[in-house]
Amino acid sequence: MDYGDLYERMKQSVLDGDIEEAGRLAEESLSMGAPALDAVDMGYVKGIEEVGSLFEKGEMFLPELVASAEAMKSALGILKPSMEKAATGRKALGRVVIGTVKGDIHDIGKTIVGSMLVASGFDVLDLGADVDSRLFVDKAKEFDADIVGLSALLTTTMPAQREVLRILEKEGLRGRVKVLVGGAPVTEKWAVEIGADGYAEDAIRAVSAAKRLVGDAQ
Ligand code: B1M
Repeated sequence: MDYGDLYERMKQSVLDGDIEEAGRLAEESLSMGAPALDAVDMGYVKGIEEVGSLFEKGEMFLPELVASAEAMKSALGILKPSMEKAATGRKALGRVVIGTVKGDIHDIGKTIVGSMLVASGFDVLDLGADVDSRLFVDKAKEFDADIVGLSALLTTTMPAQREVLRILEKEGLRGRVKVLVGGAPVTEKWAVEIGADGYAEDAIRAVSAAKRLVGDAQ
């Protein structure tokens, strides 16, 4: 079935910052049987990417950006259970603590990565956004995490990824807790520079990277 028109409307709902329409289309896609991840990737994400470039060019302003993000989040909230459904009944591949680093409130990409990890069979503890570096470490211990996933969307918050690594090292946890980093400005080079164990540029690659880190490479 071709969902092209539906995905186009999803993209437009984000561009328009139309929260109701974005949510309505998410419900519609579920009732039509469209794959939730495709709806996110080919519909809503296309919208938020365009919003980002309009914002960068000064053709869109902060209040509109906020409305677009809210529209995207309302749709994600509806699609998340479907994205995560595939995992039920399987033995967990590993345990992941994930969040967006301190000072950074961008949580859309991190939430998609978390859902994809759940869908792929990981147990995931999502700490949300603007997470204190120390909390990542405390929660990693508490949750007995195999992986700590750190998302950063601002160049100014990327150093917080390094800070978490340093605390893990100080606590003697680097041997057993792997660190996966990502987010739009994050690169492989940065990951190597700070000593992270893995880097992924999108949610699909994040799953492959996480599997590799727990020794379950496909
Ligand atoms: Co902001 N913002 N924003 N923003 N925002 C960016 C990031 C920016 C690039 C926009 C621009 O100028 N073009 C720019 C950053 C510039 C920079 O530092 N390089 C920017 C700015 C400047 C700001 C403010 C400072 C604006 C202001 O106040 N003047 C402010 C900062 C607030 C703060 O955090 N302290 C701000 C605020 C906001 C909103 C609140 C309005 C909203 C966020 C809402 C929310 O998330 N709840 C927002 C949004 C929506 C964006 C853009 C438009 C879209 C981000 C997004 O959700 N993308 C963004 C422009 C852009 O990125 N092109 C922008 C969709 C999402 C699916 O992609 O998050 O990249 P992404 O996630 C991907 C991959 O990166 C990867 O997989 C995901 C799925 O494929 N990934 C991982 C992400 N995390 C990963 C973790 C992993 C692995 C992979 O392992 C653990």
